[in-house]
Amino acid sequence: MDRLDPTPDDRFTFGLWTVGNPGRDPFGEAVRPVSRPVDLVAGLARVGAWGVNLHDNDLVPFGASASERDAIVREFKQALAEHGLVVPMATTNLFSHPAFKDGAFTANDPAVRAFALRKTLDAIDLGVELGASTYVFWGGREGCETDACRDPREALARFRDALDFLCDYVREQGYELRFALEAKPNEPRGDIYLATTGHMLHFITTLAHPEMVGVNPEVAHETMAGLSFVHGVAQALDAGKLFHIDLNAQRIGRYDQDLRFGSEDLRQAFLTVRLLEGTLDGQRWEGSRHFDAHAYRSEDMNGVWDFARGCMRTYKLLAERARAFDADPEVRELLAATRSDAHTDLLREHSAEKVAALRALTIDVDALGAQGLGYERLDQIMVEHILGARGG
Ligand code: GCO
Ligand code: MN
Ligand code: MN
Repeated sequence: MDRLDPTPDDRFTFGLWTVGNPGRDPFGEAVRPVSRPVDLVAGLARVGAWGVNLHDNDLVPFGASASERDAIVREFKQALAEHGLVVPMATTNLFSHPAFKDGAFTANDPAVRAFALRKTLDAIDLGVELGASTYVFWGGREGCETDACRDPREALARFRDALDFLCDYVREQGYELRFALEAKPNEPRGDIYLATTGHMLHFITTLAHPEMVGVNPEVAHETMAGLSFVHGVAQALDAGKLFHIDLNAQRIGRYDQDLRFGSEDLRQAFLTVRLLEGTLDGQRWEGSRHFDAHAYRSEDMNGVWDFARGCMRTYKLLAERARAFDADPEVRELLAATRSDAHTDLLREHSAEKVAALRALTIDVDALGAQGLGYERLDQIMVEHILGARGG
């Protein structure tokens, strides 16, 4: 076995919609056949993924009868058991049907909101039946082109009502399920409400059951907004709210590209893996490493599996590089040189004595201003680790 072969401990997952993406775009038709979910499960097992995630309609077609649904779910469960794959996360498609053109939970028409709520109840039941412990809310259509259509505060109130309703449903059913809110600034709407992970983190504090709700940051979405993905993920971790993560790649200023993980901005990818694997502080984040990406439109199904292998391989390579970087004596020395324990007890937990001691402290600000920090050297060493020029 190759050291880069994925193992269940890596917790790599893909969505049915990712490896099943047929390559349709606004300018062209599908370039790949639509695969059956059971075949995607087999393919994912073959490339070494641990789990598969899904929207309700990735598995059960919109409008299927109860008996059709049950037959499909039975067959899918058999495929999961046969190939040893789990379903850690599920979600609802609240964007494809034309009824959702004005949004789902935030739409002006209460009939649309009722339909969205009912569809989500069913999709939660489906996810839990398949074993999911995380339920993602990506409000793809929860936005607008013209803000004349509603007060944005009304949208927030409606979205809050829906989440509170659904949290109570989960509690009442006794499900072990947590919600993860996924932000995106735009596309498919001109503007989507709660545009970034930071917006979501605050919104969660306004919910009736904030302890049940966290975030699902996506590389592409934070990058579209020109933000640092690593900072968003770090804030979610700091808040104890990183319930899921969507890994992919993206260039600033583009449409949502959902590219193979690590295929753009290797530095952000490296820093993300470093954070998730805890190579700096020894604290590994235990959630799924979920790839919400799809193969280039130039690919046939062989290319799709190359894409999936590439996501996982690059993640594992970056994890190796991050471990080597944080173990590099020169890196540790450079980092140690910028910090000390002097006066740190004065910097937290206010008291009148500490205020007096702070005022009495002799601080040579000119010397501080004149001191170089060695971050050029540090950054170059990081680049050399990423490029494989250091650290074995
Ligand atoms: C996108 C989103 C979606 C969601 C998915 C799960 O921009 O298309 O990232 O892929 O993650 O719908 O909720
Ligand atoms: Mn995306
Ligand atoms: Mn996503």
